[in-house]
Amino acid sequence: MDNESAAENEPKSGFFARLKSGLAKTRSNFAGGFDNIVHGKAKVGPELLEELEETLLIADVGMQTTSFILDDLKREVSQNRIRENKEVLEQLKQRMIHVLSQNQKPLPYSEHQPFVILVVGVNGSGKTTTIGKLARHWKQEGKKILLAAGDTFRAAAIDQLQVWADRSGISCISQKIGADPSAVAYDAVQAGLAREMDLVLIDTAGRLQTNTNLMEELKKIKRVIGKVLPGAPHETLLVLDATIGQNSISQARLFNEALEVDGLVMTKLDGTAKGGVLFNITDDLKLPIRFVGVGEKPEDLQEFNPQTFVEALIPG
Ligand SMILES: Nc1nc2c(ncn2[C@@H]2O[C@H](COP(=O)(O)OP(=O)(O)OP(=O)(O)O)[C@@H](O)[C@H]2O)c(=O)[nH]1
Ligand SMILES: [Mg+2]
Repeated sequence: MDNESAAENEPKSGFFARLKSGLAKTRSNFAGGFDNIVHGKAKVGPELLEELEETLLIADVGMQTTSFILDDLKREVSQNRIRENKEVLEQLKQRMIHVLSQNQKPLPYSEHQPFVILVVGVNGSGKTTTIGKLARHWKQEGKKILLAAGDTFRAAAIDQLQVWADRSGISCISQKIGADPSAVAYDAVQAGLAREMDLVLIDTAGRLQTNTNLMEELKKIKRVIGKVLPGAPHETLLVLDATIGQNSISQARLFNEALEVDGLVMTKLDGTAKGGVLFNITDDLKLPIRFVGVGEKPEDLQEFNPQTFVEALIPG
């Protein structure tokens, strides 16, 4: 959901305030470490930069990405080209925005009809609620949406998606518990074509990235979808739980190797002080971050915007 469309529901300031309060834990982590620079308490020099480095590492930005952000800055400072705290802060923000922007590209959902999104991830990462929130938002924008209950493992999973669908007045394709998820996906894409839907969102059961059989099942879903509609799914969206910190990187690597993931959703940023993992993960996987979740309310799932994210994270 872009900033413009979010503004239809609430003022931009409300959108930003939600993000900021959702990032409160990581923000206070940064605030402690950035205090000296923001308030000009310490002189610009190697010590200040070490402090910044430590802060980024504590927030799970990761060694390599932290170096990428700070190396140039260290050089500029050591050569006396930057002397003002304010300038260090500004340069730092620009570099952080740069890291987050490198892999961003728009979700091209108007290029295909229907645009098919397959949502994958480990158990409990937030797949079903992400689908529910996105569907609700896009429906409000006037798009024609179809959901598919591809998590046929548990009856509760089918019901959970159906509740989201009912609440938003959206159709949901489902079969009985235990049905082949590929068959559900097949039906959904076919129905999406027949009913001229704009978007088809397919839910899947959570699974560990190390479970080969279950990863094969996802590959099969992708193949089957591609047979009904060549080129689909147009977006394989991996939903990651931010509270697991650095582990999300190995998780994402394995999902990506098996499925060629197109984009990431990072949920539960409100539950962690280590939200810096977002920098690490996009830098490591070279994948765009599509949406971030900063709470359980529908409005708490926001389209990811690097600049807004950094502004919400760093004081001053
Ligand atoms: N605090 C917080 N909770 C969230 C966020 N996103 C999702 N959740 C919660 O996480 C829990 C799990 O979400 P689901 O959408 O059911 O997760 P799932 O990936 O579909 O889970 P399985 O189907 O069991 O694999 C729910 O209680 C959600 O409300 C978020 O951004 N912040
Ligand atoms: Mg689910």
